[in-house]
Amino acid sequence: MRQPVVLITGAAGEIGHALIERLSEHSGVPVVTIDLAALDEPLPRLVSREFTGSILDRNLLENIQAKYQVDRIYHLAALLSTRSEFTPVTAHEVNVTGTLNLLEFAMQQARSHGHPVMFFYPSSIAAYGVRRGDERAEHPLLEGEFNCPTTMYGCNKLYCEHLGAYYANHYKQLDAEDHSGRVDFRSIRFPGLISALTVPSGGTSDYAPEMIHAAAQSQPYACFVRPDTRIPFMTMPDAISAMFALTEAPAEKLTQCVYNISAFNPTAETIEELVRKAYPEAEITYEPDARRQAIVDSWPQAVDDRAARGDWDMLPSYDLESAFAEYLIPTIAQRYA
Ligand code: AKB
Repeated sequence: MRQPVVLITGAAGEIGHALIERLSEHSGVPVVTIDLAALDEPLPRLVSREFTGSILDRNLLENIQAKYQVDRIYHLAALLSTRSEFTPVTAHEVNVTGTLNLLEFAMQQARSHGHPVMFFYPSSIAAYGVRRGDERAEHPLLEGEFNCPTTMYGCNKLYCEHLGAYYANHYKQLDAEDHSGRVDFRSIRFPGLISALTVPSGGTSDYAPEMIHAAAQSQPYACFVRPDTRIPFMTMPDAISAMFALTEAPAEKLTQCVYNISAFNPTAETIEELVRKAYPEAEITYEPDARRQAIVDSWPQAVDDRAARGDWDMLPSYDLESAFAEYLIPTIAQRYA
């Protein structure tokens, strides 16, 4: 008998870190992880098996297939937006071929154990492509608007949303009576995420968490976007809660498989002001990087998340002020104490 488990790819990244901690608090289900990097402490103690390797390694996936009954997959492995621009072919391999491998893996798992596999896929506001100054894009964007990403990462995310929907629908149609081979694909387009416990790397929304973590460590920070840059953000705990809310929602309540979510849409300057309130000595300057600025300028300033709020009651617990006052500043202070 294979052991029933939850599989997390890209587990050593920021979302993986927070997800493993939350799963260990709230679910008794054993967790198996894959990442190129080893998990940071204390995560190895919270998972039942850690595989160090690549999602492009089919032998590794077959090995997991043989040993475990995977009922749920959180497929988090990806190269983020800035990094993907430097190595676009590798990004395509990891972000697209890797996702295809995992969708095939999910389908084989579902067929072998006879019930659908829940497949959670973190998409991104990078799936959009807008032009700053285009009045048509001034309102909060619905999922179906401005789907013309300008980055390799954004193209990968948008395509994999479609790939996931294909796996969910194609096999549903083939097995109209028998749902055993189904992949229950559900996805969230995440805004920039801010964690008090980890610092991101390779993303373009990184300026917000970097600014806060630098100030907490009394380090100077040169922000790589202009002060008036505005994109949606959310705290990591709210992002993890949203992942649980979506994956726990009854299928009949879901009207789409990809959902926007958001909490607050500050400019970089507003983030700076809140950082200075907590750390008056903070040394923050602006040195916009043209390529990274162009990436964030192609992302929406706000997204319309009414579908998520209506279908599965998505409701972030932090707004901008409480995110700083109740989560970021106190937790970061403890982290660097
Ligand atoms: C990135 O900056 O690449 C990510 C994202 C917004 O998807 N944080």
